[in-house]
Amino acid sequence: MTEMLRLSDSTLHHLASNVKQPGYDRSPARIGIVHLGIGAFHRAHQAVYTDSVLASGDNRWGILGVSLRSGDTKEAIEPQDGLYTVASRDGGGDSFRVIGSVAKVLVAPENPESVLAAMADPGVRIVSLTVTEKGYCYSPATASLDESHADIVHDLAEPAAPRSAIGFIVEALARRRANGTAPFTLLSCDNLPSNGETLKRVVTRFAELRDAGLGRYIGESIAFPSTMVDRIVPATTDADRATTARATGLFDAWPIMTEPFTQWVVEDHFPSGRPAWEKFGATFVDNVDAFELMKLRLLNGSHSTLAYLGYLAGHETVSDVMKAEGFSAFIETMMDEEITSTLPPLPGFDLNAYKAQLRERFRNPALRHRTWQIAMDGSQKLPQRLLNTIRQRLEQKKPFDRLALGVAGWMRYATGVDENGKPIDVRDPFADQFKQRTTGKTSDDLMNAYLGLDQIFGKDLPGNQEFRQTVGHALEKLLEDGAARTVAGMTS
Ligand code: CS2
Repeated sequence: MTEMLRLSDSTLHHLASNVKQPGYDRSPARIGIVHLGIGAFHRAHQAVYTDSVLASGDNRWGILGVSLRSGDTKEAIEPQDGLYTVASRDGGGDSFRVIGSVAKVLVAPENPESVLAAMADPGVRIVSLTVTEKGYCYSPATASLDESHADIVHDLAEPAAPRSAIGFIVEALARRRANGTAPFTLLSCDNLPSNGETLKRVVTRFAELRDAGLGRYIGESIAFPSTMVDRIVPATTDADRATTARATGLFDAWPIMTEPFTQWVVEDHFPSGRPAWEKFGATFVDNVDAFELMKLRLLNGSHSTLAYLGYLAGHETVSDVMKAEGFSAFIETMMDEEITSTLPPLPGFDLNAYKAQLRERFRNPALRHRTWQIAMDGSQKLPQRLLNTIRQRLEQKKPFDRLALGVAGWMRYATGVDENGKPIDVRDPFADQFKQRTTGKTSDDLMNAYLGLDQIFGKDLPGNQEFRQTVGHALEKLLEDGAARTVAGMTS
């Protein structure tokens, strides 16, 4: 690979002719968006819509991406002038596009001041986020700020050198206010219900803890539109790098692999202005909640269920799981009979087509989306993906056996030992707690240990007999029969 030219502004003319490229002069682009958490998802989603806006001639919306932890993204794309390739793949083949909207990347721990200075710049009108669930430093069950979180404690003590996204946002807003600069709009693009409101809750609380006046100002003057974002983006592998280089003619240190499907539903509340993303496929609405619940419960709830049960059954990727006996029917029944009744109505929306399309997306054989990747951070994902759905089924006095098996799958997975006695690399902010609580236990002991985690299960579910029994029964089955047989047995 070393003899290959590397992607950059000056090598673009070497790109294979069927690769779509920026096609616009990138130099006049001004930074209008600071994005916190510039990982693969942002680069496959919002940055692509923004690339189209820049190409249409509106040069106010260049993106400055911030990595809050590692320098990997900067190392990969800085030598490429911020350019990178997006490969969209399905059974029909791959198509490649080079994206030019990321003008610059900063690594927060290397220089927090440079990030704050960028966020305080009057040209910046939007600060968007994909920091994953745990980046909100909240308690998963209540989605309110975890005031004992190590990064929050740190950022309150040292507001001018923050570590968390929340700390950066509040300090930047405080500086803009002090300088008489209009505030930016905050755009959460993470998979949380009412993500704008959630961000507002944690940011406002953090600001209040710094200074009551600042808390009031943020609560009253800042716009936090909610969004529903959707595109499946598996982690990039070396094989993907090689495929991309072969197909495009240029080496890219970090191409992004994704699916053809993309969806973005956004609340139209941007008092400081916004790009015309609607011209390139985004949908603007007054209230995004119904879309968000639909996506979180149907897509992400199914995804997590497939990930835990599929991993336990020995499958590496989601498309492998969908091929295994019983899984596809299991997910279809879970969607139709256990999730659909909990969704708010979306008049005019074809929910059946949406669900069928989701299952097709899960079957995409070219994506190779690892069950292990989706299984990460279960403590942060479970409430909005499965537990809230179950709460509603409990209220409706309706069965929820499949959702319960999803939760039990997570419990079994989080013990850290698979069905063959091999260790599982459980990545989760609560991983240490799982380890202490779950070694060598019976299903009853395990249930008690997990339900003691009220940060995940809240105060209501642990005391609910129906919940205990249904999940307990599912866990028992999993421990006795294994995931493959349990799933197959539920559909035969
Ligand atoms: C996945 C999501 O890793 C996960 O938890 O469920 O990242 C999923 O692929 C996206 O939300 C799709 O939009």
